[in-house]
Amino acid sequence: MKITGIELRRIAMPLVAPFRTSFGTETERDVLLLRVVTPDAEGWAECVAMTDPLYSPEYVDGAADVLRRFLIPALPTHPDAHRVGRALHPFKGHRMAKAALETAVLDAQLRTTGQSLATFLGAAKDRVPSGVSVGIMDSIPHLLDTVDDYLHQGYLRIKLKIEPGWDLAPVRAVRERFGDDLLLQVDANAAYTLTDAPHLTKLDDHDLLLIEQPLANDDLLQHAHLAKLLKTPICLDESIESAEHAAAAITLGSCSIINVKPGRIGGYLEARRIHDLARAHGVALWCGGMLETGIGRAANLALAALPGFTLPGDTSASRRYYATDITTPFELREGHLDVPTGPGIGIDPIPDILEEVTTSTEWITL
Ligand code: OSB
Ligand code: MG
Repeated sequence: MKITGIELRRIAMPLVAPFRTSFGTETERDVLLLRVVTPDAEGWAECVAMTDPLYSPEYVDGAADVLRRFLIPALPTHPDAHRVGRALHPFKGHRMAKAALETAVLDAQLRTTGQSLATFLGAAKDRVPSGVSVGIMDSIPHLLDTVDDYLHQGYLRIKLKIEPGWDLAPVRAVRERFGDDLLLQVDANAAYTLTDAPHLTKLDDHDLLLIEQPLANDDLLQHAHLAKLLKTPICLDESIESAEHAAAAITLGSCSIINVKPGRIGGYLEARRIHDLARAHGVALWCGGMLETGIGRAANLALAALPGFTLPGDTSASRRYYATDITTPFELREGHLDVPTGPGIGIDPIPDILEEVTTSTEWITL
């Protein structure tokens, strides 16, 4: 496969409602899209980096910079996804940028051969159960109304964002209102330290599926200590940047569940490695999200269909994020999203909508 050029496109996507986490409030998603052009097919991917380096060290401008200066120039002459991974390996970090480039190449490669990403990865089902991530709100009544609305839409699992000062009360209120059968979990986005352990043990009374990333990104050891103090299972998100991180976390006992985000760990090939490793160790997986458009969502659904993904993911319907998605919107049916079946990621941006939200484009000839 010969690549003739790559387009870097920035789009601005207003969110349907502000999304507040312990690290900040998003009102608009600033997304970098990649389009890889070959004589036979085009490949699309979405970089999950956010505007500011608050969730992880990467950020959109930085991802675009490392792509144009280092990663794209290092592409082999006849790349496939595996060769892209090897060619980018010497460059440290920048896994979100690498993931976008590898995924766009993989999409072009699979569209050329007519295989779906789901089949390529080894998907075991044609639809996946959907959970929804609920941001920090200004009040408990507002939170309860929001959760009620999501449950009416059919979401099968609720994840509450928490931070010091917004943890026990919202969890207690949601449990009381919606009952013990509700699949409920929380995500702290690294907002606590090990000294908060006595406070966090109070969450144990609420039968949560898991607590996601309570401590700092690089605190694998502290998470292992915390895991011994909590009954609630620990799930890691930010801490897992690669299969090696997953191996270390599993060996140390830092987590018993992993939130896999392909865009954070360097791509779908690395996600497959984590899948196989976690499965062999009895560690449960679910597929997270980064407020993706339909382009990133389509690829995540293919991964979420693998057999080791045994918990509902943050793969929500398009309308949970955007009034108008750049692809045909993903819709919830009985609490599930269908896994795309077409070649590659199985979906394309709608040209007119894409143009409307585009803030800049840059063409790099290879
Ligand atoms: O920590 O999982 C997270 C969104 C942006 C950045 C980090 C996270 C999230 C979410 C929402 O929780 C996931 C989604 O619905 O896409
Ligand atoms: Mg998270």
